[in-house]
This record gives sequence, structure tokens and C-alpha cells, in this order.
Amino acid sequence: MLFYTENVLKFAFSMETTDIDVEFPISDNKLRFAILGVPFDGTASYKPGARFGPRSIREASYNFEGYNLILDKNISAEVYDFGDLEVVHGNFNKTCSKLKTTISEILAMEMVPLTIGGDHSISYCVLKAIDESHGFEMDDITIIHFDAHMDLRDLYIGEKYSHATVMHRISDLNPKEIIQIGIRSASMNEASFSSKQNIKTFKSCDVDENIGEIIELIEKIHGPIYLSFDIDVLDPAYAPSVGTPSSCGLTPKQVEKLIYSFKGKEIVGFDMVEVSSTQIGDITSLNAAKIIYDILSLQ
Ligand SMILES: [Mn+2]
Repeated sequence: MLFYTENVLKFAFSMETTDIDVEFPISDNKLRFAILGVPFDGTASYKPGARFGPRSIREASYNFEGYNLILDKNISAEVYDFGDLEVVHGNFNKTCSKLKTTISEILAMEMVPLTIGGDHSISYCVLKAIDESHGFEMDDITIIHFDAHMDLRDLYIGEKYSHATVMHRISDLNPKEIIQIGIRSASMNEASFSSKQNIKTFKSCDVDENIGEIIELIEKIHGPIYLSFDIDVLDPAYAPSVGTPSSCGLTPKQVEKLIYSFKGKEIVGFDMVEVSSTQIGDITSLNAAKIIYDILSLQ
């Protein structure tokens, strides 16, 4: 794994940030992606270490080849890796404020933010920036949330902002719809909040039994989509290095099928969170990098 290590601070296939032309509007309507690492794990409730996620996912990304054999196309997405946000360790509010500012700048350049966490709390800050930007109305946006957990608590140990409350905070922003996929762990209060808010939930076993129904639903979505991807949606066999592992999860092949069903959809933001690997060649980072690679391959 020593190849390409000179580029270890940029995701594979990233272009030089000095090449971005921010003065002129995009001529061909092609999406431009901005990768931003957010090495913050201040709200981790079980295993900390998600601060190492951005670095280990980027490292694992150099494993992939430019030709996507399954989709029969070369990766051609215009993607720029801006490196990592300067976070304030242990301070969610200050980190969130810096993250919102940076995401707003990315949106002002008409780029799609592709955020690599970090613990899941950061997704709220990205969506809050999208909510406050001029280009989007939150009530047009469908949130697709891949996770083992609902993350719908109102408070977690008295805290409003946490990786365990993030989807409740996002629900407070009143998006068009929230769809959760791969869930297998929740409190009874979260489950009743979910039904009260009309959140669509597909449990891990629903993916096993009827993945076709979920793919059909995704294909029918109109309008902008924000995708929040907690890597613990995968079974710990495929993603052991996560903040809060949960058994009986999805396989990488199921996730691949679900991700490919987003082809042609308007993705306005994506985040990959909760990878806490510190080892080169780690399976969790490899699977996380593969999902980002697939998202880029769809363009
Ligand atoms: Mn989770």
C-alpha cells in the first residue's frame, strides 16, 4: 500500500484545487464535487476515533481504478478535495460553526459538498448550511439516511447536539421527507417519534427480504436528495472500525445495488461518517471509500 502515498491527503481522482474556475458559471451543467474532511469525534458515545476517518478513507481510495467495470464507464466526475476542516476537538458548537461557514463557501462556488466525518453529529451542520443557502428550500429535499441506528433521540445524556440525536435535529429543519435504510437499533421513543413524523424506515431485514421495493422507491424520488451515510449500516463483518457497531447489518453488495439506484438523481450533498479506522488497508475504510467511489461513478 505504498503506491500514491504522496497523494494521501487527497481522495483519489481529485483534481487540483488551483484548477477550479470560480469566476465563470459552469458551462455544461456538470456537477462539481467538493470533498471536505471533518476529523471531529467529540460526541462519540462508545468508541471514539472517527477523527481518523478522513485520512484512512482517502488512503483506501487509492485502491480503486478509474474504469468502473460494473457501470462500464471511466470515472469522469469533477471532484476537488479541499483537505480537512480545522476542527475544535471536544467543542461541537465551534466546530459546527466553522463547518457551516466552509460548506456555505462550497455551495457559493456551486459545488456539491461531499463531507467525510467525523462522527455523525456533523451532518446536521452541513444540512443547516444547505438550509441557509440561497439555492435550496429544505422542504424540497429528501433525506436518505443509511444507518444501523435511527439517531432520532431528542436529547442524549442531556445533549441536544450529538451523533445520537442528529436525525432529530435534521427532522427539526423540516425536510420534504426522511427515509432511513438498514436500521436495526433504536429506543421505543425513537420508533414512536419516527412514526409520528412519517419517517419511512427500512430495517436491515427489509433490505434482505425486499431490496427491490426500496430501489423502486428511490427511483421514484423527484427533486433534490441529500444522502447521509453512517458506515455502521454495514455488518461489523465488513465495517468493524466504527463508533457504535451493530450486528446483522447490510452487505457491501446490497449497498452497491442501493447506491446505483441513485443514478440520474439530483444529489445536493453527501456525507460518509463514523469510520474510526487507524490502520492502513482497513476493511471499514475500504468499504467507505468504495461507496464514495460509486457515488462519483454515477456522474
Ligand atoms: Mn449509526
